[in-house]
Amino acid sequence: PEGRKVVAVATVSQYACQRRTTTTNHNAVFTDAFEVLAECYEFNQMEGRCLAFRRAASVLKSLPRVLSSLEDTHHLPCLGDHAKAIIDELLQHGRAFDVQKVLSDERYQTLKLFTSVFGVGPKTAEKWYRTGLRAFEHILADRSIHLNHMQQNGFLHYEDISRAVSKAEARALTKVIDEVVHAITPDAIVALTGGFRRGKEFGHDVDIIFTTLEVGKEENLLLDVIKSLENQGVLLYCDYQAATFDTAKLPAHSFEAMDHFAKCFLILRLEASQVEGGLNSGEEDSRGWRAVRVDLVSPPMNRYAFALLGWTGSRQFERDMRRFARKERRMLLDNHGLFDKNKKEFLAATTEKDIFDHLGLEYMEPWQRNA
Ligand code: 8DG
Ligand code: MN
Ligand code: MN
Repeated sequence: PEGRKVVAVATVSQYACQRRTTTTNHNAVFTDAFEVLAECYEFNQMEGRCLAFRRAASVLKSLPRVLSSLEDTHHLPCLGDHAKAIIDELLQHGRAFDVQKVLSDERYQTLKLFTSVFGVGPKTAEKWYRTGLRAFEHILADRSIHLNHMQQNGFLHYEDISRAVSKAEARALTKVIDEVVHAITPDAIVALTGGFRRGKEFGHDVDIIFTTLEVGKEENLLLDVIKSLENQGVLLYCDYQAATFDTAKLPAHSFEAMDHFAKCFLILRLEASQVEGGLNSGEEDSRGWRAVRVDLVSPPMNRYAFALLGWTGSRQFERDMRRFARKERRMLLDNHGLFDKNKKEFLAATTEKDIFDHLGLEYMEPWQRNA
């Protein structure tokens, strides 16, 4: 209208796939608090509340500056009354009652400790807690507890794999895998994915995706890679999962369902001499090597773009991209493909950009997907 000034208010989308989120988080004070609550709700199997706080944290991570007053939150989506009350308390007192309560709660502390072991999920942790166990010594001394192979290795390598993996270590392991893969098949693609592809400096594991140009050969390639790592003496633990992949199936409705590609969850031995600048370990450590968690996934070439997008994350980014596809476009997206329910057909993609294009989304670089 004439004479009236139009003030542009930058709107923040409710979908993480429409927000550019780098690794710089200006609002860690708030998002750390939200993530504690989300985890507590997860331990209590309250998925709705858990997701609500994960979403709220994700929105704040995308902001270009720190929140300095409650008014700053008025134009933001996904913040409920509880989240706003926590922000208000943190702004006024520097801490929030509900968060302090969770942090000092014995059950939360114990479940947090137990789930930090590779192979121990919330269900197992809860079961151990209910039988009165509170510390690793209790678990390891209890003869009635049967640890599966994964958990045994989780305890065996606990110190190493609970220490963060550096970018230099991730690069060194990518080189190891790249060489192994290319020694088997010259026409292969190998890429570092997960958090490191998003530009993170540290991670809890190293995620690597590879495939061969020949569709159908990717599963044997993964098996050959594992054999080669074993022959080199670097394979400390391997949980191999064969492909259970059905090309006719529609994309999954739920995000949490893992994909059906051939993959493996490994613990590898990394030599200090292979890492530029040395290992990310205590200097008192004179072994000259460390154990690192590595995930390998080997999708068929024609699904590579979808698998790469899915494994690059973040989990919140992927969750929201699927939700956006479903709610805003009547399409189903997962790690295997994209199905258009309007046209009743699968939409092909050779790059991640193709997938964003199909969904009518502006392209987000991997380093902008730290939602
Ligand atoms: P971090 O390791 O630095 O902690 O962070 P991250 O790299 O983002 O997390 P991640 O737990 O390693 O997961 C990386 C991505 O892999 C994440 O977006 C989820 C995705 N992913 C799948 N399928 C599967 C699967 O079957 N197992 C696992 N572990 N992750 C999967 O898309
Ligand atoms: Mn990772
Ligand atoms: Mn991983």
